[in-house]
Amino acid sequence: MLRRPIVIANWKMNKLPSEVERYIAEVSPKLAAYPHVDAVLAGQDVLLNAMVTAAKGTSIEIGAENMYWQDKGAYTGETSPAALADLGISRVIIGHSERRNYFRETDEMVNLKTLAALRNGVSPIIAIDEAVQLESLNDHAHWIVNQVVESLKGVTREEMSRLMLAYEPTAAIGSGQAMGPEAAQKSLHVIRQTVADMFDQEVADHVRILYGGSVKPANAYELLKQPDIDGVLVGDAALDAATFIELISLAE
Ligand code: G2H
Repeated sequence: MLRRPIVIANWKMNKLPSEVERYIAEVSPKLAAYPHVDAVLAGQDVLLNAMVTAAKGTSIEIGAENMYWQDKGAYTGETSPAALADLGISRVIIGHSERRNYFRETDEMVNLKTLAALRNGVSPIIAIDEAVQLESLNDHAHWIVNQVVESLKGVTREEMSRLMLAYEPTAAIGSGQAMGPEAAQKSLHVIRQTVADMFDQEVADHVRILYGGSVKPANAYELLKQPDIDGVLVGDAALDAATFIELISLAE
């Protein structure tokens, strides 16, 4: 298989440290039934230590939801990519739409964070958002292309094998209504084509690209069937451990 399916739970700012162990204990024994799918849990910083501890010895990977682009220094309140790596965090979401919209993260900041994560051995999941009306994609390809190009500036061909891209149309985030599978496929294809144009077809064929935005068991299968959709980034639905497992079963 060229690209392993992956399901990433983005807990956002929802869980408490005291809830981590139970969730992971519920999920981890069931993962053995789905050996072809990667399972990642991304949590807010204050949960990460508990998440790494609870996931030790399981196949679950733990990711952060954000980080700063400097390795260390006087940046009160920020999270160092070196500290994430030291803690055993293997992945980090960068440039999520909520970061871009509520915290004014720009493409340039996303690029700096991407390079910093790679430099520290943490694999970025670069979120590409798009303020389109669902199902109307006619004139929006340039917006996606631009975000992909800006995010990947200075990334080497070798580093491309260590990152993922996640497409999340803003209107679908937290709305309960995912983008239709064909429309999502079109956008992901634009992203893959952009990677091919920036690097080459081999890099594009290997990079994993995810869809995010109101993914749930009722729509995941159709989304995951699309040729360019390699996985899903899931918020609300993945807050429930049983639903997270159900999504993994649909990706298998
Ligand atoms: C989109 C997604 C996870 P939700 O942000 O990144 O959240 O599934 O709640 O729309």
